[in-house]
This record gives sequence, structure tokens and C-alpha cells, in this order.
Amino acid sequence: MPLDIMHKIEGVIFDLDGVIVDTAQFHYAAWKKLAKEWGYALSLENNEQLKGVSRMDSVRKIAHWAGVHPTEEKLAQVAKQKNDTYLKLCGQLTPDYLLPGIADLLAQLKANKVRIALGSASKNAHFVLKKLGLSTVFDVVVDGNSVIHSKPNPEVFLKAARLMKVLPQNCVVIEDAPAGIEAALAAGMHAVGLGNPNELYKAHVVLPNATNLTMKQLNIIKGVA
Ligand code: B16
Ligand code: MG
Repeated sequence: MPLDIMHKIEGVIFDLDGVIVDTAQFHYAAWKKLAKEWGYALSLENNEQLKGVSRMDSVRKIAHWAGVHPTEEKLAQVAKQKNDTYLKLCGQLTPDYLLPGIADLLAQLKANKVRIALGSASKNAHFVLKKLGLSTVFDVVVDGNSVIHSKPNPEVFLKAARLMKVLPQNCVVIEDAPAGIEAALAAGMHAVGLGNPNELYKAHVVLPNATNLTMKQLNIIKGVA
């Protein structure tokens, strides 16, 4: 799909974990505990490959790395245990955990009537948003409960655009995971990567974080400002 460079941005889709809040550390701690029970020391490099990946796909990857072959029933049980640990860790979240620049960017987009959506693989998105004081901020929330295919499939972002009533080419996605950048590009959207440029090199632009990321800059990235 050709990118439309004539129109200003009408919708911004935010990933949750790693963009709005650093919950990756909680996912990592919870998965590490379970991997240890399989005799596997989960590394930070492993954890990078789990970003943006659904819970069940993550547990399958870890079993593969650990060289174990549990039944689907056992995998589901392990994933549930991991989630219980993860939710306990998320209990400490407050609005102070918002990553740099996010609160300002959300306020600026709202003030300029740009639609905002959440596009996350997490099934805990509503809980996390509530802890962060963001329950009423997003026009649209599409999470792991509302899609069939997980990133890098574009379903989550296409659904967010449809619900915002904005054409995909007029949306920008903000993501921290390679799978999320691929999903955004497959949806025909512009992609801003937050994090390591070596990992997020497919994004239109990569920044260390959202500090100083403005609506004007998003339009420059889209090529219209
Ligand atoms: P849950 P995102 C993703 O969220 C995380 O990056 C990934 O590590 C996690 O496994 C996935 O959500 C599922 O999360 O277990 O809470 O349903 O980055 O797409 O917002
Ligand atoms: Mg993420």
C-alpha cells in the first residue's frame, strides 16, 4: 500500500509495554522464574525476542530454548503461573511509571484532536492502563483479548485504525519491538521505533525515547510538516 504523504496525521497508535511503561522488566522477571524451573537461564537477549510477542507464543519459545516438550495443557498452566507473578509485580505501578515524554505527547495529541489508540499484544492492558491513570485517555483500546493474530501480523493496528475511523496511511505507530514495527509496516502505517536502532532499523525513525517527541515531529516523519 503506498504511504499517503499529503495528509497530516489523524491517528497515533501506541504500543503499551516498552512505550508507555517499562513492564518488560516485570515480564522478564516472571519468565525468568519459570524458565529456571525448566533448568534454563533466560538471558536479556532472549527477553528482547519476547517483546511484543503474545503470552502463549512466548511460553512456546522458552520451552524450545530450554529443550523441553510440555503438553499444551502444561504450557497453558505455566503461562498462567507467569501471569500471576507478572500481575503481582504490576501491582506497584502508579502514574509515576509513565515513560519519559509520553504524558506530554498524549496531552498534545488530545489538544489537537488527533485520535489516539492503544495497540498492544497484552491481555492485561486495561489493568495496566488503570494503574497508570490512563483508563479514559485512549479513544480506542485494542489488546491481546481482541485480536486473533499477534504481531508481526498487522491485525492489532488495522483494527485500531478502523475503530478510530482513520485510514491506515494516516496513522503513526509508536513501538519498541521489531515484531511491532513489522506489524505497523505491514498495516501500511508510519512507524516510530523507541529503543535500539540496531534492532528497530526497519522503522521510519528510531529515537531513544519519547522525550521531545511532538506532533510536529510526527508530521515531519510522515512527510507533511
Ligand atoms: P500479557 P506490547 C506485549 O505487550 C509484551 O511486549 C510481551 O512481552 C508480552 O508477552 C505480551 O504483551 C503479552 O502480554 O502476558 O500481559 O498478555 O508490547 O504489545 O504492549
Ligand atoms: Mg512493546
